[in-house]
Amino acid sequence: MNEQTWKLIAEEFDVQGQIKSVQPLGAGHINDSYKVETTPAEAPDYVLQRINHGIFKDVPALQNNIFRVTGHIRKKLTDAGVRNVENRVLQLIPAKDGKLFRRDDEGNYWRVLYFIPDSISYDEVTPELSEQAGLAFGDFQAMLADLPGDPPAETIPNFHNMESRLETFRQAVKDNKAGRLQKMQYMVDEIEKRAGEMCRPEQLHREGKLPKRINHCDTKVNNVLFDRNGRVLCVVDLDTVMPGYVLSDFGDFMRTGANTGKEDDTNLNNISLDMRIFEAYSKGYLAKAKSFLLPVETENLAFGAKLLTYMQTVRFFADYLDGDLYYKIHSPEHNRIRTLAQFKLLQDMEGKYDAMRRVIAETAK
Ligand code: GN1
Ligand code: MG
Repeated sequence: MNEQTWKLIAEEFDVQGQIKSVQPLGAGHINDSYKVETTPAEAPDYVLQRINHGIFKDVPALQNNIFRVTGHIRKKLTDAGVRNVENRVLQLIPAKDGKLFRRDDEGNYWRVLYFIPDSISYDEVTPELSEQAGLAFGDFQAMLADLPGDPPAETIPNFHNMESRLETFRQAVKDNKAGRLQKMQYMVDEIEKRAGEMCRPEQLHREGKLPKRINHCDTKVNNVLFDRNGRVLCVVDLDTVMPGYVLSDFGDFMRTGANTGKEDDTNLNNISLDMRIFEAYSKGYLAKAKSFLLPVETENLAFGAKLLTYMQTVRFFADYLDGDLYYKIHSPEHNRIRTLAQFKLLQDMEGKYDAMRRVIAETAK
């Protein structure tokens, strides 16, 4: 595919102005994104995305989730008198036939979003930015607490369900499709050692003790857009908004934002949990979420950081064993590198678990 093809697709949507250029954008592991620039200068720019429908199997349900969630948040912001609402919540641009997506001749699904100008995202954040992000994700959950109608669809069934992730993982070990198991046996043992503990939330949920709420389910640090003054503009990447445990959204931010190294760092010495980030995010998050959290949810936030790091280790590892079928890779051993890096972070969190729990208990007072 080339720019001309992308342009033709973008033109099927209700965009303002003339499309000047369409160029690849961002570094997601799942969808493909392009920036659509238009003339005249006053006309907005857009983001064109090819939705990975191998992963998101029900694209109409996915788009409908995003439409409902963004509409609900937009109404809340507008009612509260917030200015420039178009920069504060994502906006889907319908196709010219009114639908929320288009299909091309090859069966690909495409959508268009309004491009939020002058925004910045970070892979590494300061404590100040983390506190802002905590406020943003806390607010996100709080605003969606009264979404009318049915809960949003599970765009990926059992997405953050640890029991189901382990089942998939065990199958990958059994199949050993890519013949990579032998040198990784020790890692299988590390995963299994922790499996019981990590399935606790599912257990608590079955016992009726831990509720599901509406979660973002991809609270990576780079899914928050900031303005130039370090204030949060908008939470992005809403493909995985679905019912889940709050500890899981909390944990995924810590996994990414509080890691002193990279998600795929080859130097494991770079990787550790930055307690200043942990504290700052907790402060922001709890300031917004305190109003609705049950004690059992607050008590399990620190556990959530471990859980999501463990879950990501398991997911990268399973994909490595499968021969790299899920995540886009940038080198042949990328998923092994990611597995080791996530596991290192998990071990560091285990060492700091008591400290993390103390921070939460203090901050929640
Ligand atoms: C994927 O594509 P991206 O970066 O938004 C994944 C997340 C993982 C993340 C790991 C739908 O997110 O769950 O945590 O990679 N999204 C999906 O970096 O699987
Ligand atoms: Mg995502």
